[in-house]
Amino acid sequence: MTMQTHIKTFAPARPIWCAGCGDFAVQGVLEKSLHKMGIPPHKLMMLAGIGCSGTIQNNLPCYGYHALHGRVLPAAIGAKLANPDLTVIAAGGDGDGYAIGAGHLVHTFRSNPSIIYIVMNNSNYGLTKGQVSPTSPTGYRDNAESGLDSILMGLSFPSATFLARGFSGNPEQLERLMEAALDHTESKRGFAFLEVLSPCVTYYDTHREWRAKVYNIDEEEGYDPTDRGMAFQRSLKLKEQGRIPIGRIFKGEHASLESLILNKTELPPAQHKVGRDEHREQYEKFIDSYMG
Ligand SMILES: Cc1ncc(C[n+]2csc(CCOP(=O)(O)OP(=O)(O)O)c2C)c(N)n1
Ligand code: SF4
Ligand SMILES: [Mg+2]
Repeated sequence: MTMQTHIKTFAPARPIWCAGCGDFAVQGVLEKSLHKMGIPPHKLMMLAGIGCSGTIQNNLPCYGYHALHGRVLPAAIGAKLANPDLTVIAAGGDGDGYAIGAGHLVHTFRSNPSIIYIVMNNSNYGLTKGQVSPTSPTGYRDNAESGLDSILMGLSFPSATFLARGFSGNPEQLERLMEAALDHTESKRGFAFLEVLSPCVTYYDTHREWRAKVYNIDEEEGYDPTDRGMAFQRSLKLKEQGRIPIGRIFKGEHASLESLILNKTELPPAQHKVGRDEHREQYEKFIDSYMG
């Protein structure tokens, strides 16, 4: 690929977010981490759901795919299995991932593919003007239900291997979490789930509230992220106290999906040899069959 085609193919768009949207911080941190980890555009596939957050894949120099609403995870798993050499990052919002797409999240925790999933949680449907989402608190726009906690949900899966929560207002920590997520998937250890509290300044500005509520568990003395029981207990306790834990909440070990289903006899499609020379014999037989 020449430098010119390279630039044209991977030319990113300008973000369309409102000034002050938390998603800018997510993109900035992601770009920095990809650069630091040395992941080039042609090795990166970003897929995103529908929502303001879902436009992130347009803004990065990489292969991109805009999935149907709620369907980003199956598409991302398909991409990873088709070409395991790619770094595959799925991204989207709390509506996309926890409402219409919740079933896929459950099964991705179960199957543990080596992909990253970044959920930009702003506790509302930003793109469609602020409707209630699964993480909206009781009372927001007369919401009668209580909010979903994706980390607590993830902790209930024995196959979960990476659970973290960041905050767009703490980019230093978010960068460490992003790099840890990339390291997790690059070393083929499975599904890296990273929720980012990313306020929607236009329809539901939670920035000040979240700044006051976040609790950095990475700095807690004696906290052991490999201890599932401790992770569960601390997350629940903090929730009861009105706090939101951020940091590397859980680290586990479990075989990755691709290590279980891809083997040497069944190559992933991207590694199939499709050149004319490999198939010359078949090709000649095929032509002969026509020539009688
Ligand atoms: C099948 C389908 N249902 C509904 C919609 C309308 N819709 C578009 S984005 C969205 C929710 C966006 O919320 P979220 O995923 O939290 O993203 P945000 O905009 O907050 O980043 C909805 C319901 C749609 N595009 N497709
Ligand atoms: S509407 Fe909200 S989520 Fe969407 S770009 Fe604006 S601030 Fe961000
Ligand atoms: Mg949202």
